[in-house]
Amino acid sequence: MLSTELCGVELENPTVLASGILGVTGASLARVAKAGAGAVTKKSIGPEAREGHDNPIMVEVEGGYLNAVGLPTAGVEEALQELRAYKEVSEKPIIASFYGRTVVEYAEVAKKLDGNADLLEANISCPNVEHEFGHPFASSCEDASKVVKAIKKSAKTTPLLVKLSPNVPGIGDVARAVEKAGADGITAINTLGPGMVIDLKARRPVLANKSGGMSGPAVKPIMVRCVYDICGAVDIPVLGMGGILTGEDAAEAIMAGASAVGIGTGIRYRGIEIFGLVLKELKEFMRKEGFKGLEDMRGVAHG
Ligand code: RRO
Repeated sequence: MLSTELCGVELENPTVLASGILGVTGASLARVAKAGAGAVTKKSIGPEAREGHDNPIMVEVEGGYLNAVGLPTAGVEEALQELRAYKEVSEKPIIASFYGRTVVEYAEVAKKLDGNADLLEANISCPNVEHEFGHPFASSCEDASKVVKAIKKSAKTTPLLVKLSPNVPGIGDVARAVEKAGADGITAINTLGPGMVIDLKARRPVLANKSGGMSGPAVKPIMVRCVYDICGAVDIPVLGMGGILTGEDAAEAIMAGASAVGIGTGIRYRGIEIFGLVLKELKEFMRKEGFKGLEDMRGVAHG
């Protein structure tokens, strides 16, 4: 009832661990797979070791969290070892999220990861490193297209998802640009904003980075609208994520057109059991509403 396919990769169910949570080591990724996720995503991999931002890197707000983790990575060589470690203990697909500072770096990292994961996910939408990296590539159709073309030229084996930002006036246009540039699928959305929380006593922003991307239940309607717009604009599959906590949240993303659904911040609310819980709730919802399979439900909101 719940099996699905994402860019030619079979998933036993549509839930996917989103990048950034429990996704650094092969062992923690395997733990999430065992808890029920249909696939898992490794925290974004960069070309070489990088520490990320100082603490505090996360703060709870009404409706979710702000984070500015700052792209910490052990680098691509270490990451390859973790991907191998995961494959030794889990048969479920793994998505290797990755980034670079420049088009050339994206292409280089992609080349090293090609063939070492079931799917690649180009993270071109991190909102937390603008002062170091410049505007995210996902901010413009031209930049997004340029980087995707370069990645596809250097990584020809593994299907490529491209992770888009909600922080643009026309996400459907960016989706169309990356589809045309050769993307095999789209992940949507990265975090919203960025936002800021001020500590009233200290009279300063709480996060060391000052601002951070918003995730959690408050962003769900924005995710649903983004997935809806993207699916109206392109034919490639969409991995929808942003504020999914329940089976009914997952159903909303699927009705908007998602082929699979990511869960990240939801783990903070319901623990690692969230994967099993969402699947149980999704099945119950489908039974009640008379949907026999995900394909009956996918995109129905488009009429
Ligand atoms: O590491 C981060 O600060 C981070 C990343 Br790479 C991202 O893509 N999205 C986000 O909210 N935080």
